[in-house]
Amino acid sequence: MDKKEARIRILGKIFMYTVEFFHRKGFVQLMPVMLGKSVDPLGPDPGSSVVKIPEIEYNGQVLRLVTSMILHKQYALRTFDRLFIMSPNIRLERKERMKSGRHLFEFTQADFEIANAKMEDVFSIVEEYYSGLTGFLEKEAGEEFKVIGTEIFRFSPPFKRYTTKELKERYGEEWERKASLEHEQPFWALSHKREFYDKEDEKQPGEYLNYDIIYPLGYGEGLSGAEREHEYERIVMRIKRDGLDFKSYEAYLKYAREGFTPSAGAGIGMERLARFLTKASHIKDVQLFKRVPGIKVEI
Ligand code: ASN
Repeated sequence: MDKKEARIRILGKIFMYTVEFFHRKGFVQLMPVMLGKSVDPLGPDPGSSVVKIPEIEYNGQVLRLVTSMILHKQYALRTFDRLFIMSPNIRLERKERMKSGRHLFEFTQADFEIANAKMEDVFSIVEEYYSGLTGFLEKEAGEEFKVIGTEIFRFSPPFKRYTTKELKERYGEEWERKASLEHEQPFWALSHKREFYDKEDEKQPGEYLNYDIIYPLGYGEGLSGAEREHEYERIVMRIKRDGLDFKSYEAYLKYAREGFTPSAGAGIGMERLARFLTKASHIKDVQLFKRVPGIKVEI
């Protein structure tokens, strides 16, 4: 086994841990969809550089390649209270993103959602997820880590929490990279101005009930999530404010009008987690079929 093979095997083991973890915590696993009528707009978000969301026409409908299943998760809460999906996402990022070391135009996230949950509920489940991962990998992937020559990272939650405002004050606009380099444990970055489905704090407009996990040592963002806007009027107001085309959200808004359950959730990038744990300089090193922005695919 060489290093490349070891990294790919470790990603598979992380996937296995993730599926088991969510089942054990009482989540229902749903299968992913790859096409949707309404999909995540991925913006406005300063972190997103998606050039377009591809559409196809099939059976008299316009279907879009799934950028994330966030809108499907809200729909799924009509049936299930705790759910997760190992969800492949397509995000056609600008080619400059090839240099970031952490962008892929196809990747998989473990995307979960919990009815009637608040941020704190997500923090505790996510921290439990990370703390159990080390022991699992010691048992399941000791050989692979030996080949790479890397100790298995010990997560020690609770992770520190900062608002993006605090991070900007301390590190400037490039806070993510700088703060990541200065930390030895992951930390939570709270309150990002981004997509319409992340809940705005009604008591403090301009603040958002959302969060990212930032991996330390320069590896950067690895999870993002939020409490959700679930009320029709607020969703419409946010879509308007973002200048999005209502036609793309007709299907979603139909169900929003019937009322969504309040919820919170997040998505954990599987390849980013494997990259961080295996100390790969570029995320492509955990993929056999490389999907790097700006680079032609082999097969
Ligand atoms: N999965 C993310 C969330 O739950 C959304 C995303 O991937 N853009 O908030």
